[in-house]
Order: sequence, then C-alpha cells, then structure tokens
Amino acid sequence: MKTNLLNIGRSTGRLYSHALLSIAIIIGMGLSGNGEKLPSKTSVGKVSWNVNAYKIKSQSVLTLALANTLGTGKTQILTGCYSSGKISLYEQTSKGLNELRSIGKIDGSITDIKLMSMGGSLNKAVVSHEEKGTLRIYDLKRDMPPMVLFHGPHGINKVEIADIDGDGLADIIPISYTGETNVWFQNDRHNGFMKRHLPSSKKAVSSMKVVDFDQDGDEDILMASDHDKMISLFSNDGFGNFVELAIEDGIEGVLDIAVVDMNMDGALDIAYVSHAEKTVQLLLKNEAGFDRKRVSTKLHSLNNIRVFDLGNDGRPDLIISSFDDNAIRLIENAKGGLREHQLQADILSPTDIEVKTDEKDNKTMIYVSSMAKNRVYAIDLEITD
Ligand SMILES: [Ca+2]
Ligand SMILES: [Ca+2]
Ligand SMILES: [Ca+2]
Ligand SMILES: [Ca+2]
Repeated sequence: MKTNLLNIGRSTGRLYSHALLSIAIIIGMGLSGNGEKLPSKTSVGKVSWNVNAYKIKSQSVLTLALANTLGTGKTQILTGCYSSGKISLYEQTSKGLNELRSIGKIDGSITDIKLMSMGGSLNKAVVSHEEKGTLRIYDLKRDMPPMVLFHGPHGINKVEIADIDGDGLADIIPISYTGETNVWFQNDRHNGFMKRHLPSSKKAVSSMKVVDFDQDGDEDILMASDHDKMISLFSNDGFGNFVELAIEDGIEGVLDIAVVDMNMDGALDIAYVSHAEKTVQLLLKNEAGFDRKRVSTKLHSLNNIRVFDLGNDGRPDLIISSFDDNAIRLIENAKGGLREHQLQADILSPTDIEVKTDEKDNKTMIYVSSMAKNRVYAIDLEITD
C-alpha cells in the first residue's frame, strides 16, 4: 500500500515532517491482525496521567528540548517553532510555563533542536533550519549571535548529537530528508567544527541513531532511508571504517527509531514507527540476525518513539505518539508481556516528546510539543498499585 505523502513532501520542497504531519491519511488498517495481543496483566499497577496543557506564544511547535542549565532547580523547556522560526526558552513553575527569553529567530522554519555540552555543561542549543541547510548553535546562558554551520543546499530535518570519533567531545550530524545525509561536524576542541564525510550517502533519511549497537566500544550508525526503503546499520570497525548492513528492507515511511534492549538479554534491539502503520515494529537481536515482532496499537499511524522506564523498575518501556490521532500511548514492557496504556485526554498534533525522570521522588514527566493551538503539554505520570 502506497501513499503520496512523501511525493507531496518532495514536490513542494517542504520538510517531510511538516508534509507528513500535516496530512492525515488513514492507511495500514489491514495490519492490526498481525499485532501482538496485549495481555491485560501489568507489573506496575495502574498508571494515571495528569495533563497540563500550557498555552505559549509560538504556534506550530515542531521540536522541544529540556534543560536545567540555569541552576534554578526547575525544568527549562526550549521550543522551536516551525512557522515563525522562533526559539524560546521557558521555565516550568507551579503556576505554569514562564517565558524566560527569546533565544533567537531564524528566517525560515525550525525543524529540530538538540542540546549539546561545550566546556562541561549542557549549555548549547543546536537548531536545524529547513530551507537553507544550516545549523545554528546558540548559547543558552548568554545572549550572543549563534555560530552557523553550513551543511549543503538541502534542508536539514533533524539533528543528532553524538561523539562519532570517540574523542570525548560532542559532534553534530545533520539529517536531511529532502537531500542527502552525508556529512558530520567534528568538534575540534577549540569551539570550532570541521565538516567531515559520513561513511554513507543516503537520500531521504528520516531518522538516525548513533550508538554502539554491537557493544564493541565504538559508535555505529543506524539510519532509516525512505529512498532505499531500508534501515541500515553502519558498523564501525574501530578505526572509523564502516560496513553497511541492511537490517530491514522494503519498509515505507519510517519516521522514528529507538534503540533499546527490550527483552533484556544484553543485546540492543531496535523499535521503529512509521506513518504508514499502526504497529510498533520490534527487531530483537539474536545471534543470526533479528526476531521480528509487531506490537499493535489502537492508533492509525505513529510518528515518534522514545524509550523511558515507567516505574523505574529497570525494564525499559516505550512512549509513542500519533499526530493523526492526537494521541500519546505508553507501551509497558511488563514481565507478562507488552501492554498499551491509553491517555484519555487528547494531545493535539504531537510533534516531539521529551521525558524527564526525577529519581529522587520516582516521578516521570512527559513533555510534548504540538503543531496546533500554541500548546506544549506536560504530563505527570503517577503509578499506583
Ligand atoms: Ca567527537
Ligand atoms: Ca560498535
Ligand atoms: Ca535484546
Ligand atoms: Ca519499566
């Protein structure tokens, strides 16, 4: 089954995430029968949700990041606005979301924000720009012009921060859906970045994770390419040479990947979601390859997936969002099997998810940005036996 969503994205030259997220087409209905039947038993008891919908000035927030760099003991929320190009810093207080200041404004659309450490603290916001193929690095503490890195003629749709070369310094990888994903920026230790070539050149990349997937001490790269309809693993030989391995092919519209040891056997597994299917796809690593497992949800399409630990019990769980269904769901990785928890309240047009766990009082907060109605959501999770 095919959709024309990606073609719309291509022909308009607009960012895939906007193009994909803006159009609700319900497909993949036939897949529900393949999903795993979710058992009704749970290991964490009842999950209850307290949803705070904060009204903010910016419309169409496509991305958010969480910080606590200001040392106030409160959570700071950085929002990136797709339509206005504004980056704003908020602080969550007992009364609501308090705007601290504007971090910057770009001439165009913001597609992603990630935080990065330079000089020891998580003090930089790396912002990707759809139209001009640039990355901007803003200082969160000082009001100063951003450092600008030029990626290439195509827009940047996501950005990853990872230490690709293993020198202990954060590097930056721009991900382009409209063009090619083929470079990274190496942190030169002196507040500068050198443009380097990635071991691959993939078109229409929708998601990338830099992680030591085979756990041999060096960073490998996982990439989902819509052009190739494939998820590839670029395995690092320890000397910066990468070998490509196709680990899933013939797949369409993958929007997000998570890497997690879901079955807790010591080997990292992959979970991914796509706009075409209402199942979470699990690839569980075994000695020969992967065991595939589908987790059915009561949603029509899925756009974000994040790993967190519901109940802090050491068993990793998943959060998924659906733009089309205005929904957030938890997939609890209970001992008896996987279980979906539904949040009853609507979360309008969710675009990005961040999770914060306070280990002291065992509290989990989920923050969600929204394309609709100037909203950012803060969801308080409570677990009762
Ligand atoms: Ca590095
Ligand atoms: Ca490795
Ligand atoms: Ca595993
Ligand atoms: Ca858990």
